[in-house]
Amino acid sequence: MTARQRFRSAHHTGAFWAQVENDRVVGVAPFEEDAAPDLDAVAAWPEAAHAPHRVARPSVRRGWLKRAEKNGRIIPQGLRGEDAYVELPWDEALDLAASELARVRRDHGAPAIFGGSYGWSGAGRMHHAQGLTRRFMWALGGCTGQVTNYSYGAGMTLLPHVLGSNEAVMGMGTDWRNIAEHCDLLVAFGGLNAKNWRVQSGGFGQHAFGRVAALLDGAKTRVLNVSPLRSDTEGVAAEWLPIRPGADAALILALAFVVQDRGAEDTGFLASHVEGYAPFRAYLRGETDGIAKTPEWAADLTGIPAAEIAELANAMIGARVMLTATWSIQRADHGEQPYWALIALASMLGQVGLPGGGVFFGYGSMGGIGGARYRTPLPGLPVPVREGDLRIPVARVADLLLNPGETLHYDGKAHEYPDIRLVYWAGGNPFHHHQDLNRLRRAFQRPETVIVHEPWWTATARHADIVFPATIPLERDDIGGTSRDGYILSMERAVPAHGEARDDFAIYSALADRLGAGETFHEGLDADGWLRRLFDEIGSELSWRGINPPDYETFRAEGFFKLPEPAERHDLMADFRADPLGKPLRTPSGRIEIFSKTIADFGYADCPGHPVWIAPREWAGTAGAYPLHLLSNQPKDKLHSQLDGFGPAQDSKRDGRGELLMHPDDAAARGLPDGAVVRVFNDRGACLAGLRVSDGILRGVARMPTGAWFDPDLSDPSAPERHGNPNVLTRDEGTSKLGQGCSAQSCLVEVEAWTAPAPRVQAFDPPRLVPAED
Ligand SMILES: Nc1nc2c(c(=O)[nH]1)N[C@H]1C(S)=C(S)[C@@H](COP(=O)(O)OP(=O)(O)OC[C@H]3O[C@@H](n4cnc5c(=O)[nH]c(N)nc54)[C@H](O)[C@@H]3O)O[C@H]1N2
Ligand SMILES: Nc1nc2c(c(=O)[nH]1)N[C@H]1C(S)=C(S)[C@@H](COP(=O)(O)OP(=O)(O)OC[C@H]3O[C@@H](n4cnc5c(=O)[nH]c(N)nc54)[C@H](O)[C@@H]3O)O[C@H]1N2
Ligand SMILES: [Mo]
Repeated sequence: MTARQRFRSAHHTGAFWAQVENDRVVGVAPFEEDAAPDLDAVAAWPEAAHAPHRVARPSVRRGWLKRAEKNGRIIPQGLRGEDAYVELPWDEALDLAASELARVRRDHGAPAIFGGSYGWSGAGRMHHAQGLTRRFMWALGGCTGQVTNYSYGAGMTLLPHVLGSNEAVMGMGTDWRNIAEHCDLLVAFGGLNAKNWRVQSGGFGQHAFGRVAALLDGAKTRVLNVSPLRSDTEGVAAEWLPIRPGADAALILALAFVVQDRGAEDTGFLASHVEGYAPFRAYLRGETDGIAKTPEWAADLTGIPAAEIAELANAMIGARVMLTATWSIQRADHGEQPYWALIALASMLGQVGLPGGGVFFGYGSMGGIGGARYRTPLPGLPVPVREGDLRIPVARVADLLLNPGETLHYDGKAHEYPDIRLVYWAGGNPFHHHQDLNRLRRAFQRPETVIVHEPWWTATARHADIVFPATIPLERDDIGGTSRDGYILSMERAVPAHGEARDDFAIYSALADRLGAGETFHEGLDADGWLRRLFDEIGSELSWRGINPPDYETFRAEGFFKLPEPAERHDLMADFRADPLGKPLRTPSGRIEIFSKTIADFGYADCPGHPVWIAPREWAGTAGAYPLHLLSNQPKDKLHSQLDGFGPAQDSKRDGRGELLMHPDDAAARGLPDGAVVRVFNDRGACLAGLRVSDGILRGVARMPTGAWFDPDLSDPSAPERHGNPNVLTRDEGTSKLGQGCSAQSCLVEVEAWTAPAPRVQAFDPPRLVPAED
């Protein structure tokens, strides 16, 4: 028995130590600088790192090996997602993949390859699988790619038109210290989620939510949780204003109505900083559509009494107000509207750019937001984009695969979907993240070849023809960190690679060498060479800013480098507020565009020229459809689908399945006791879940966290998915032609008792491996 060793590592849920014995991960321990360590999401590493469902060797789908050509298309045998695999030596599998990439490029051109590869993968900046995929595709001469993200795709397409940049959704926001000092009323649509603060892309050194909660606790700030879920402000002293999901834009318009009805607009600010208030005001008053957006009008839509709406509006007038919404609010049909409406309301109140006031999106969505602006430099390998390559919004992936030749309308442009022959994915799990998974399964049958790199046999790996076993972060050196936290983190190789797994970088280097693009992809460097180059870049950037970085060896020996905390306390858009002519926004008018002529000229019925209320195509107000509104929010105990099946993520399940939360009245009406196994269904699909009953959720709403590994019953297409993956139920339609974002939150279902014996969850059983046939 060798002595226990420890190695530094990082996950998107924070820095930690991995404890190792005999080349196996046996435990995790907190990062010594973290005052509030939180290891739940990485506690499963000892089991997950050595799990039987790690991919051990390059594996090729049996039916794909028997493919044949028919009418100019390669038709594999068998179905993706159901087939057995043949393990092959690396060289043979790499040759197969390289010749497929070459064939598709030669016969059908670069657009026939889809290499968007959305997903989070590991925290390290060097071994970032999605970035490496895109760099590899660029080196090969391009592909059809992806833009935006699942997180805030609609928001990030809208905001440049309205505010001239994405800072209000992607940036740091106004500093919490200024909020605590100046803000009277913080209205949080979707809450301020402590659970979401457990995550920051790239890893971080300090869990900071406790500090934010303490700041608010000691402040005069009244915090309002406008959400269907009480727990959205867990850990913060807040009032709960339950709202029907999808109705936020109606509430915001009614608040704006009251403000103008009382003549309480900040007319000076509107005159100097805002474009197009007049048509919006006319709309609020019903002058354009005959419907005044009064509190009475909004009461029916939101489920909030008119008097409460009027009272809230009155509380905003004359107060320092911060308006914020989580990212989930725009992951809904017409998700652009509540964001735009909130900007309009903050502008009418004249709050934009004031200390501790204004508007920002995401205080409740990810760790570190509103903290000190470290701007920590953390470069990865450059990811150049080839001009002219089509890049679809990420959430349109199934449309792309299913509908070649059809038109995609997006942000003022029209594109034709190409005929995708080859899909390449590394570092993402579309069979976790995408909507309407039964539709995605059909979409994944269309390409001629699917290639995936994965450490585990996820549903995405099982839908691939060639699966390359990828290492996990604990099996390689890297550098972690995020711009929202001051730590640059050394990540160390703690254990040898599982089986024959290789780094994504090594796999792409081997393929690029075979395809004559090696030098372009790897520039003659191995992973260690790149790490040193990246650290040099970090060092130059820091020196330029007057910060003294260590050399590479010292950094590795010390295990992290902490940047000095910046003194500045940021207020979003304060510069613009102070000098609207000298520091105009990058909008056509240079001002906040409550009316955007650019958007109006796109002529989209689902996103006109100013914020409006358009009822979601699927929500509580939809007659005749299913009665319960299903929200699928981010899971508390894990990151997306990562490390599912073990440890705290497993403990939080009910009967080993994803949890469905429901109000006691809704459960009683269906005769469902707490803890029951239930079937959740609509026209798109069905899944099983474990019921939890609580009055912390609005009546008529149900909630399932995302992340349960997709577990369809292959023997019976009518059987429910077994594990509780809500994406068998969600809608796969864009938010609007403008943003084309994910609209997962607009989803209706029904729930009933599952009376048959509950089937065993099989998501973690590896697929059948079979010998090669001659
Ligand atoms: N219904 C519903 N759906 C949603 C959402 C929602 O709110 N509701 N939220 C959406 C959002 S915001 C997001 S960001 C997405 C997240 O969706 P994803 O980012 O796709 O989810 P992850 O589970 O993080 O997937 C990462 C995958 O990378 C693999 N991986 C880890 N390390 C490595 C590596 O080094 N190399 C390789 N090759 N692979 C690796 C992991 O095993 C895992 O399968 O989900 C979206 N889906
Ligand atoms: N623990 C953990 N944290 C995470 C992640 C994770 O997987 N696990 N993922 C990270 C990622 S990639 C992202 S993008 C962010 C996402 O951050 P968010 O999108 O903010 O996260 P969610 O938990 O999906 O949504 C927050 C809350 O919004 C409320 N909500 C949903 N729909 C509505 C609505 O129509 N109206 C109102 N008023 N409220 C609504 C729900 O009650 C939900 O709990 O989280 C990040 N943080
Ligand atoms: Mo996300």
